[in-house]
Amino acid sequence: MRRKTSIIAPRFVVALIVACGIALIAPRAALAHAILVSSQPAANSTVSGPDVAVLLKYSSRVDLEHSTLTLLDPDGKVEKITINSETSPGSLSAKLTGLVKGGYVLRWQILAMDGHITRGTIPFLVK
Ligand SMILES: [Cu+2]
Repeated sequence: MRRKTSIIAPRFVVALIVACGIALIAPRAALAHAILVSSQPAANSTVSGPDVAVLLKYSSRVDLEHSTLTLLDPDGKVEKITINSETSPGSLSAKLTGLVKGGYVLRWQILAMDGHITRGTIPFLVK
């Protein structure tokens, strides 16, 4: 009996520390990082070409100079997209031009003001 509890106890302590660590870190990370709140085009949506306006909104301010947008076209070609520098804080805008019919993937990578980088992809279809 005694031996059994002494084996379980350290595991329990480790589990408790891990649980506390997650509880302490998780809310902070969620607040600090710039998370994508909404996107235009919306993920998996169908839009009309050939010109498509991009507007990505984040949960906190974004460092535009250290953020990138790339577009993967239906042929698998990757193109760097110029980010509009006059976007309001916490959002990122750009204009995609000359898109043909087919599936695209917009890839974003942003630097939040807390120094953390987040990235994601938005697949969409041009009709
Ligand atoms: Cu962060």
